[in-house]
Amino acid sequence: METSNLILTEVKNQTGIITLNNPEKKNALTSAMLNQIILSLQDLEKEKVRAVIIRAEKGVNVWSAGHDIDELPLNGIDPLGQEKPLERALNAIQVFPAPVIAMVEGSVWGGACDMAITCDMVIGSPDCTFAITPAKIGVPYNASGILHFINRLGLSHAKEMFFTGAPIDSEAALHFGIVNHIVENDKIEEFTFKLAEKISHNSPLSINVIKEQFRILTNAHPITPNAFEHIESLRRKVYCSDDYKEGINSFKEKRRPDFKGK
Ligand code: YXS
Repeated sequence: METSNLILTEVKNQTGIITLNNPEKKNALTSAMLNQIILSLQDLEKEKVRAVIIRAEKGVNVWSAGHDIDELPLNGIDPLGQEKPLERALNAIQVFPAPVIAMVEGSVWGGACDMAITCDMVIGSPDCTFAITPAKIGVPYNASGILHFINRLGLSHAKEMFFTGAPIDSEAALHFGIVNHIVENDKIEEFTFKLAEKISHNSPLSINVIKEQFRILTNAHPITPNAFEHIESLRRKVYCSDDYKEGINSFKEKRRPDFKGK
């Protein structure tokens, strides 16, 4: 097993396994961890694995606490720009030539929730929960991320998750379409590895081209340059706002945010 200090990577029976490994920070998605995930996917592609499982250590109570809030920029830079490690990691999952399966135990927050639903399938334990939190922190989420949720959950469930920012439990996650299956904690590893093994016996070329068509078709939402510029100007106002700074600072100061709408 190859270990960079924030993730563990191994290959078993043509399945790559990436284990998030920063428990001190609740597997918060730091730039360093995200860059290691991207490099690990590149290595696993070279090994021609037939599936990848992204997981945390067995039995964690937090799968990932989401984007590292300490790394959210406060200087008027887009926190979710396409060049950022989180967006590059989400793209790396989408273009990986084999199915990527998120095996989730514990709670999933913010950008990690986007990462889980960007995977091709999610297998959750009964204690898994999912929350998309930009509204709680004052972050203007981006169009590509919102589209991931619309595609996975449909409009009404996606809106409920974004507007409340509240965690949903495994039953709701199954109902909303976030998870494919809920499997008991003591059986989830075997279930997920068997799913990967089932995939590994099929044609990798066929699966690759089917996965790429899923990606192209689900992202096929042409918008005009005006619409794109409108979105970006609205988002800029938010990540340059006092509320955005208040959301981040309130987390760091461990207090409830006091949003003023400006
Ligand atoms: O106080 P110390 O120094 O020990 O550090 C604490 C937490 O501050 C830290 N930590 C984080 N640091 C940076 N970014 C994070 N996302 C983050 N989450 C946690 O880790 C240490 C242990 O956390 P603690 O004491 O709170 O553990 P706990 O078991 O009591 O609670 C676990 C959580 C996950 C429920 C709690 O840490 C939490 O609510 N974390 C924030 C979850 C969240 O809102 N994530 C969204 C991040 S922003 C994001 O993903 C996108 C930009 S967006 O907002 O757009 O979705």
